[in-house]
Amino acid sequence: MVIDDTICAVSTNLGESAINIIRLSGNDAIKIVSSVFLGADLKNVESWTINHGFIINDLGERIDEVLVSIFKAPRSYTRENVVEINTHGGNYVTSRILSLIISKGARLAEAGEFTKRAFLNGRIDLSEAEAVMDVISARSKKALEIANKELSGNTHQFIESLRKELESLLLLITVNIDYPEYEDEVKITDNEIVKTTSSLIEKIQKALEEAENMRVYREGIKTIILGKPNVGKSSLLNALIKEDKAIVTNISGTTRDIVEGEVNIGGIILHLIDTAGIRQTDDPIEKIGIFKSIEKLNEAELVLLVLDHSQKMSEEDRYLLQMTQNKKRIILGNKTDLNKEKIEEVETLDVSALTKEGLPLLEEKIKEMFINEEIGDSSGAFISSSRHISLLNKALLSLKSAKDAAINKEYVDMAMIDLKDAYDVLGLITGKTASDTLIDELFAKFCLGK
Ligand SMILES: Nc1nc2c(ncn2[C@@H]2O[C@H](COP(=O)(O)OP(=O)(O)OP(=O)(O)O)[C@@H](O)[C@H]2O)c(=O)[nH]1
Ligand SMILES: [Mg+2]
Repeated sequence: MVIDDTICAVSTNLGESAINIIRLSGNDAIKIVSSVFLGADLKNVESWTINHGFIINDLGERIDEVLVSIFKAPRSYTRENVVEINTHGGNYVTSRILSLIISKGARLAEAGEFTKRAFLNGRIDLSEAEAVMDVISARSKKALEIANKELSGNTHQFIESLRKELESLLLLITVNIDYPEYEDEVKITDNEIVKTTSSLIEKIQKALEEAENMRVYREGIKTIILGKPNVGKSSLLNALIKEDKAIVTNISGTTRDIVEGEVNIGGIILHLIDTAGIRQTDDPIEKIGIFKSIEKLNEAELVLLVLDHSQKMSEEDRYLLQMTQNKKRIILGNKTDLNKEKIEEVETLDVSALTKEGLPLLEEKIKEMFINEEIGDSSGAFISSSRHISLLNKALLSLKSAKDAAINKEYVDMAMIDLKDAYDVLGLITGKTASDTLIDELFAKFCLGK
């Protein structure tokens, strides 16, 4: 595919700020900017320079005083000519410059299109492109560390080394397949398949084992706070996020809509959702809230089921206990600062949203449930996204099936189909075998100007 147009976008967040950056990429990037620039002759300046001057309109009127960075192809973010204009950070001035640039022949970029070009032009692979977004969206030290490892090519190298091994094996089978009459060759082929698939399976299993920790660090944990009315769900949310975000009253049915908050516990981001207390009600608004709570429960990875420790268990509590029994959950006995009633049916982790007692224990328990401290990162794969994890799982299945075929001495063609599948599925991680649709879908999730 030949990319011959020039794209532009505001790469900073629009709003009043010290500076905005307008970025262009494409064959004509330098030519376009130089046609609206008063200062050095940008077409003849060195690459990797910053040039002071003014953006002027067709009448020669100054629109803004700017700094223009020039990156000549191929040593640029996209491998194309890239220009970055540092403008003053006002909405109006930035939009005017952007319009001017568009009038000179650039086109507004789509979300992620700069990074997409870096990928299409072969500077980075798909996993590295995805890591760019991970760096941007990282909200904890660990998430940033993982994103940086992926961005510097660790995942790419891991996947490509697996693919190379598969490639050699496929080549060997293809050569041997030409001599089916030699039983020895068949035996050697089967042995090779078993040996190579076993080693690949082991490597992938190790990477997947590590990936679960990484995924949690990268994506955080979707956590729902659930319980009957008035047990202290909103108080718990507020206590955890250390902010008075949700309304708390002693009236049952206070929370109607869902309230969200985020907290970093020992390096893991909890995406918390406080919900309407669940009970039988005729109130139409409360009913909608309860419906939403149940909907959110389905998406949640962790349920904090709140019971009121100052009261006896009720039917509603039992109903909720049953409803959440197949989810990863922590049953909290809240309000331990008050009279403790016996909760015999289930084991609770006792807390007080009011005095904060027990909250450090809760945080520890969550970390324990989701992070296996004994697992490190020795595979070097840095697989952390759900997309990569599911593809690796697919590859694993195909490899196991190829191994079984060889062990059972089935026709080698059977194993070959599976090996080829594994090879292609791994290629979806790095983008080697990705379709245009998949690539478009992935980049559409990016920010504008990146
Ligand atoms: N003593 C004590 N009171 C608490 C504690 N947690 C919450 N409360 C009180 O319990 C009442 C209900 O608290 P909320 O946080 O609004 O309860 P909720 O579960 O969100 O209630 P709904 O939104 O109505 O479902 C309020 O009066 C809180 O101050 C606690 O740990 N100890
Ligand atoms: Mg509430």
